[in-house]
Amino acid sequence: MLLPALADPPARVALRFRTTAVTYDELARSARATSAALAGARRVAVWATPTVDTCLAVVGALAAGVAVVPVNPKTGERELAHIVADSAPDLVLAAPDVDLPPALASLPRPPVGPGAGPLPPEPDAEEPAFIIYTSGTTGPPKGVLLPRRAIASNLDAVADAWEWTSSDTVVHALPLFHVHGLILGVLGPLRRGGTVWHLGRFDSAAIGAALAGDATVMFGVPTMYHRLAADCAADPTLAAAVGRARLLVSGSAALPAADHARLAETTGQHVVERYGMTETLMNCAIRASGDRRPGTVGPPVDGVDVRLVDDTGTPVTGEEIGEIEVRGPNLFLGYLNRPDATAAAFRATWFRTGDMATRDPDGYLRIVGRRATDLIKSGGYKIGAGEIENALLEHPAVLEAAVTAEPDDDLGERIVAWVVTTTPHPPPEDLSNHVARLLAPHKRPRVVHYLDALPRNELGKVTKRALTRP
Ligand code: MLC
Ligand code: AMP
Repeated sequence: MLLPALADPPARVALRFRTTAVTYDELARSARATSAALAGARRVAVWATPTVDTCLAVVGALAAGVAVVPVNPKTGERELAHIVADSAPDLVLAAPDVDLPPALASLPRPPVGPGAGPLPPEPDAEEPAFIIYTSGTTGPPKGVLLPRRAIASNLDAVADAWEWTSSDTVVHALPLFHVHGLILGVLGPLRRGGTVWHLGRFDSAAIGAALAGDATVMFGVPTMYHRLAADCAADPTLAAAVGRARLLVSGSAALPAADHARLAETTGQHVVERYGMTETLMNCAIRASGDRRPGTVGPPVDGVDVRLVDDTGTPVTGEEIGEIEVRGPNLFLGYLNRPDATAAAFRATWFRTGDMATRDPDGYLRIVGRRATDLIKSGGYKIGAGEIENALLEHPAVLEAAVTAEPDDDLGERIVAWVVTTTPHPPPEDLSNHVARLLAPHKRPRVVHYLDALPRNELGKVTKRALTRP
């Protein structure tokens, strides 16, 4: 069973938000009601605001065996149209006060009443539980089909690594439309029968208050730890509260050594890193009892095979750099409607992550980079340069566009646009807002450079390496 606590609810709070708390008993009743309302559907879009409604919708759909398509409520019109057309949901679930945009408003939105009756039978473990959209280097995002088996096995593997039990309360402020916040951050505590405490939005003071109270574990992306480290350095009371946590876990991007050190110095906490991906869930994790070595993501979690290979697919030896390939029950089923992309992502049974790493003698992995320079990680979000270039080219004043990333202390990487435009140039905010409106605010360029022409090679391809700050 994916969520055993629904069948046998413990007397505990399951979900805690700023102004509401839901017990396991209430969660189980809500799941029965939602699953009845979804009867007969194959896929449901969930308007994934950081609210209790999103968690109730997702748990109900999982109980019903209906695949969830979580939608970022800030998704722009172009991206939303793609997600809805590609995933073809039968229904949509959203909090009662939400006005849905036209692409979703035309779908049936079932009312969810009080729950009664039994839970439906547990769906097959190979059935898709989620379709989560993730960016590639070019084209629109691809829908990753995640089976129940991957979620259950992976949550158990990380629970083992982190000694994670029903007595833990996990506090976080992660978005609920990606695997980090939704699968690890919500289904993780619920599978253990423990508590998730979602803050709605990231705020160091709220994290401190939670850790000074019942919260035992925090999850976050490096940007959040960067902000928390700065705030702890300025506020000893906050630092002391953070120091009480049993475990702080960082993932979705590399945690800079400077932030690790600053947190250790001010709070005594050594943040544990783990390495995951939408397609694979968590591959590696530093164990709670392990050596918390900065710059490493630990050994593979139980049941997951990880190897490093060269360009020909031959495993590298010693401490050489290789591409990370992964095999195990944690893997996705494929990309929705994209057999070509699914085939290209595998070497026989091994999933090719595109991440480059070295291995310490004791098996700890160090991620050293990415194969594709056209993938950007900003604030822990994966963003394809190609999708932003296409969006920029839809702006009436843009004639040519190239997108790169540059290092950013807060976001890890920031998006930089290089454009050739009609004159006079449109202001940078115009281009940035245009991308936010079509795709999503986190995909907007933070810096815009205006050029007379893009540098190109003899074949006419843009040479991004020649794009350097004026
Ligand atoms: C700004 N905003 C705009 C805008 N410019 N809105 C519309 N148009 C524009 N032009 C809004 C934003 O929506 C946001 O609103 C606010 O202004 C600030 O925007 P921001 O600067 O982009 O946000 P910021 O505060 O910098 O966010 C930092 C962050 C966020 C860390 C909170 O990046 C974040 O939540 N990251 C988590 C990503 C994540 O979960 N990744 C996991 C992927 S899974 P508002 O209302 O929001 O303030 C994965 C696998 C694994 O990677 O291993 O985990
Ligand atoms: P996503 O496709 O959004 O799921 O992002 C997955 C990618 O995030 C991985 O392929 C890595 O590049 C990156 N990532 C996740 N965790 C870590 C980590 N701890 N350190 C470095 N990179 C990470």
